[in-house]
Amino acid sequence: AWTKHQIKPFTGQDGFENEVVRHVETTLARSMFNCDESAAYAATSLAFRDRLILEWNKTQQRQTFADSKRVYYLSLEFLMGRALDNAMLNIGQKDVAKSGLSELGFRIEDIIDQEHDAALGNGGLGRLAACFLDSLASLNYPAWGYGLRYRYGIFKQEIIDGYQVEVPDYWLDFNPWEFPRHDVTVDIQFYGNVTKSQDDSGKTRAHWEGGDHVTAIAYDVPIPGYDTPSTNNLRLWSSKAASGEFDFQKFNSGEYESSVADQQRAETISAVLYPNDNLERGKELRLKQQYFWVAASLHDIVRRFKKSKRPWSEFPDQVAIQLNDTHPTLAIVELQRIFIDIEGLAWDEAWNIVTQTFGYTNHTVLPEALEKWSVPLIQNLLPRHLQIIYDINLFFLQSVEKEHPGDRELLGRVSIIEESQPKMVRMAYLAIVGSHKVNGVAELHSDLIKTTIFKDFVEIYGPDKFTNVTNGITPRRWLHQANPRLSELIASKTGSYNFLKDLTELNKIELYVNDADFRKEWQEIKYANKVRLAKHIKNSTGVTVNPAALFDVQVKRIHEYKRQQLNIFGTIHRYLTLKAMSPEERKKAQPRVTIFGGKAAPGYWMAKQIIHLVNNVGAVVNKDEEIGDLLKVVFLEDYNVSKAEIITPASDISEHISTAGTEASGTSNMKFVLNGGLIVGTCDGANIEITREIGEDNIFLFGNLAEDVEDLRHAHTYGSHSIDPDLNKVFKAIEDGVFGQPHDFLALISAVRDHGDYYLVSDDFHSYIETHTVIDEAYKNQEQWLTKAITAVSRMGFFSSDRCINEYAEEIWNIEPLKADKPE
Ligand code: 26W
Repeated sequence: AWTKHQIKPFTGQDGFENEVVRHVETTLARSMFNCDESAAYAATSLAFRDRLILEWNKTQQRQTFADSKRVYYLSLEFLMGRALDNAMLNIGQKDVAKSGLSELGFRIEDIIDQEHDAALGNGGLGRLAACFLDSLASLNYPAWGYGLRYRYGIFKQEIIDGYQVEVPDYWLDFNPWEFPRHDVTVDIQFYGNVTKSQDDSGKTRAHWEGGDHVTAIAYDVPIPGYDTPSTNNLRLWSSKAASGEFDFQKFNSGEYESSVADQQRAETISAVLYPNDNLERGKELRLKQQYFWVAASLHDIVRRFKKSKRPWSEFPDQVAIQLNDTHPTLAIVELQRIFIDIEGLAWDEAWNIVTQTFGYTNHTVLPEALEKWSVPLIQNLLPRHLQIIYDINLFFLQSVEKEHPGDRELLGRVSIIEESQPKMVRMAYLAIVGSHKVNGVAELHSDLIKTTIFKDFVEIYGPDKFTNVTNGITPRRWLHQANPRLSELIASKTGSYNFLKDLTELNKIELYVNDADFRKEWQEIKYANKVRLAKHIKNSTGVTVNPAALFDVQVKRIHEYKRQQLNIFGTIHRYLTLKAMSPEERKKAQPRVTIFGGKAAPGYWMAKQIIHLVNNVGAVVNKDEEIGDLLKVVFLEDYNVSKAEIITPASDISEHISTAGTEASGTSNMKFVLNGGLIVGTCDGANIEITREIGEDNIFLFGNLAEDVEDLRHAHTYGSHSIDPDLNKVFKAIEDGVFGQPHDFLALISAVRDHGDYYLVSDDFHSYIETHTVIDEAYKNQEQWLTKAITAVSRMGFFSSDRCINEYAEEIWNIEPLKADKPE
């Protein structure tokens, strides 16, 4: 087919081996005699990379030549994981690599395992950006990602004596997937001051002068589409001292150290990913990162537009920019600054272009996650930007005043500047005012932002500016790559691998839900995936688990709103219940392995207590011979993308149990169901839409609804708050020292019992426990369970990130796919 690759494939296994040997001997300058797994990884990557680069160049040329509109996805996080397996799959020819490597004496899995994860993100938001890049390329959309090239990604987590210890993640020792572009640089300015002048026509112009200068260098990463030659670009910026900044004067006069210090200060900007997820801290270096990245990206985009020689009014026909949360909101201000201060456009003309260009995606309603920057901080670091923010606010408030005369309270509520001490810039409001569309990431979430945090803006702009685009996941990585046997089984029934391009084709497998052979094979695949995870658990924790037990998994960032504490309290309740049973009763109990994984932000003390409690409970339960295989509790350290690829296909039940209304969407919920696992969850985020798609019989929902949360919280504070009696038994066991020194865990208990139980753990506890009893019973009927799992998978087509990206393209970006021409 013409969509197939135009670059010559490896000429069979021999061709691949020749390429590997060539790279080992020349590129790596090693001999095949001492080619270890890491060298084999390097050479294999380079061999596939060669193929990628050619398509990448052609794709970029094609897009430039066609002059088509591009979308630029601005994200401070891209949680890419590994690239080699993905490249082999998307290009094809993984089979050739497998047999070639085997002939050279390697197992392909071990070679894939050599790669260090690209972990430039915290959690959901960063992984979503990575899935989007995969879909954009696979659907042939002209698109670039823009981000920061952190020297250190998210920290590595070690568990020592039950506590989280953070270890730096230096990942750049050998990275064949990036290309430094030393010729693509942007000068970035900080601090300094603003002066005004009159130009020839008498107009005043602002000049931002003085201050520090830092250079941004581009590093490009090719993003291959699946079964298409389209290969997009992810451009990551790295900071270094501006030339001239390394002061030779100083250097020669013996101030070597201070001259090196200047250099290091510049390099600090892109040195580390902030490890907070859903918590805003207001640190100056973070603001520097944001401006550095946004300014470099915008100058790059504007430079590219100027080459087309089109009038500025056509900028929004060429460029769509999507803001992944508020982290890149300064891009709005920077583009306005470029237009009025540098290019000399009038304010209104410029602002019109700016607002047509940007779209803003909100990913959270948690108040502590909403970005605010102090006015004095911005004044100092970006003096001209602060002036422009004030002007944007002035014109915005004037327009509000016109439509709602005399409503002073409304003006105060929607002002971009919060009149606090010190004053603060509300970044979400700035993002709304500067964009033409604002979207949430699941239906409930999009409704909630319209009725709560952004209510006044719906009043001002009308409802059409606000929309929903429910999140999705790439089936290439999260089905085919993570679960190749299930993918193969599905292909055998749907007739091809086309479901990887149109996930709604999964519905074809519902026909086979009663097919005995199909069911048997499905069951075997799930079991094999559990055996693989059991081995991983043994290697990493030393705990032996029985793959026949029910695997219950909760892996995600540790956060009170995600309620891992509810899970561990429920697990303790299970343990106490088992302990109280007679041996006869125990024989009827359903064996279970409760698996936790996830990182706590280094400064998030409560989250760290949760990790500690899970580990202590595991230490007691796992060695309790009376309990044996009936319950094991494990905490898997350093949860990341490549571990998710092992864990996700092995779950029977996964937990998505946030307090209703707090989890914007969740995306791992989709991954688990797509891999034949069922969900226990609250009516929150995308769980609701998953239920609608797969049917109520195929999911275990529990707990209070979002609409009742406010009243329940009110009752905790002003009424009586009675703790569920079963939960009180759990608290008593902890306080009695059953799981080690109770001292450490008292804060977890009193948050629920004495401090208002903000996340409604007690309110949902009973319903949670009951639901797990229902799950135990359901699991005992393996045939019925299997039917639920197969049915659920067959109805998951909606949750492909391809569907999601098509919605963005049509409703927000107004861009079209651009395919390669048929070869002659
Ligand atoms: C400023 C600190 C900070 C850092 C990260 C604030 C907020 C964030 C992210 C927006 C948090 C995040 O990752 N949100 C998650 O986004 C996913 C993708 O849309 C959703 O599926 C998750 O529900 C949401 O928590």
